[in-house]
Amino acid sequence: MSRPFRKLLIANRGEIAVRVIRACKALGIGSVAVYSEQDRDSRHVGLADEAVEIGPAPASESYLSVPKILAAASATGAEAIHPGFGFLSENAGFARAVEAAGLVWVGPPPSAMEAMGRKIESRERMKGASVPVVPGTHLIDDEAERAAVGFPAVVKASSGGGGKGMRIVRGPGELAEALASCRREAEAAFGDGTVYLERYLERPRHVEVQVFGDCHGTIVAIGERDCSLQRRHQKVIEESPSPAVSPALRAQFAEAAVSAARAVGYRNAGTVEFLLAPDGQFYFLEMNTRLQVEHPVTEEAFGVDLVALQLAVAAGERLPADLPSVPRGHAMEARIYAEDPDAGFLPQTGKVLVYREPSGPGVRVDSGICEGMEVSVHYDPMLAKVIARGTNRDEARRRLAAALSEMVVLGVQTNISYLRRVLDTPEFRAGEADTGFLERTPVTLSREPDDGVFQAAARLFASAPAAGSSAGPAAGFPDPIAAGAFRMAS
Ligand code: MV4
Repeated sequence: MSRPFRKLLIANRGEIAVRVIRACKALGIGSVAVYSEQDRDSRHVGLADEAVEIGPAPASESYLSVPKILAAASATGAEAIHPGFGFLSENAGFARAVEAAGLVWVGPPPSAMEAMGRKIESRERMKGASVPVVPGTHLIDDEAERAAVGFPAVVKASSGGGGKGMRIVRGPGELAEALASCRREAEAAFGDGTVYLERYLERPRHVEVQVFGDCHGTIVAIGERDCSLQRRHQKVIEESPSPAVSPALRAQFAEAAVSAARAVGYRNAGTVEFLLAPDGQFYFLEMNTRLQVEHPVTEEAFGVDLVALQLAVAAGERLPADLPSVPRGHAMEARIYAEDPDAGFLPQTGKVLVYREPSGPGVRVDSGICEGMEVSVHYDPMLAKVIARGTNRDEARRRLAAALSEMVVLGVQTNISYLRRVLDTPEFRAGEADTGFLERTPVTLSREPDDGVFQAAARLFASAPAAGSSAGPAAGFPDPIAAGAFRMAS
């Protein structure tokens, strides 16, 4: 692949900024990071060739500020902008502003972003393209339409997505209240109170298809990811391929996803989300018009570099003709969050005092943190992702568990030991966990009894005045790492 452009600005932070900067380095593209005042010591800032401070922590003043990001691109001579995910990545107005400034937008056409952003419109477009959608209606005042949906049902916000504002309705008596509260919440959150009704599918799996389009009319699917392990619409463990998808079903998913992308004139990387019902039927849910957090499991299972592909097709290149549609093995990802599983998964803050990344055959770490970095309330609590691949699912799972047992984050409470417990449950081992599994199953009594003590010891160790030496613990304080304090009890 030739160098698609000379210089790229990454309008993001954390591990995805690090991921895109790495792709730039491998391709010989100059990288420009942007950062908030609070992120001065962040990993993405140190890694990029150039970095521009764009304002204080409230995202509206920095990572969400279109004028500041465009000014940073202009000041550094960047030719293209990669939005990462979150922040401005699904903002069609930003994409248009980037293009209007004469820069390359590393993402889909703004019109495709808009068409998929309005869920009622995207459902209709999908029906027109023969993509299966969940039975439903936006004509909620029509009694016959409502009756055809039946119960249980779910009320969703047209401008929502990712489960925001969703209300499950078990019977006709609950409908009026669910409609009213969903409308209120949608109006407050998105400035659009439009809602629609769908049949509610019990215990589905979340299967999403990676699609890619270039500007020469080619659209392909690169397998699926299974993201059924979620808590409160936050993904916890993802994998590719899905243990619930056979080669024949994979081909059906691919055909539906490519039709979906084609129906909106899609280009670049995108993800088509489906629900897979226990009876094997699948239904379109929504399309995410960006690179996803969990993209590494596709990269590892299929042997592709999705970010390099994004940059190439954004520069007008053709997709390679030999992209795989069949996995070469299995990959699994665990998300490391700064949260306390024993305190209702409450987000945690603090300074990262000690940080050790795992490694080994088939192990990959995409991380945005480094020692000394402050984890604050201002940003998403996801710190890093650990990805393992293997020739089969159980090898990937065992490698991931081993990698997590080797990982050390001290100073900020994380969910690492919780993740190890989840990987070891009989349901997950069997590949049978559906989207309700984590909420039904109390894997929350997870933390080692002494973990809090170790956390405190690490803080003490770091803050203790060094007696007679410029570094290391004060006399009487054991080094918690050397003492093996971070190891799991079991
Ligand atoms: C559903 C559903 C059941 N039936 N729609 C949640 C996230 C958003 N993308 C859609 N979601 C759901 N929509 C119908 N008609 C169940 C969910 C759902 C879910 C989906 C994927 C992964 C985890 C989930 C957890 C709870 C509910």
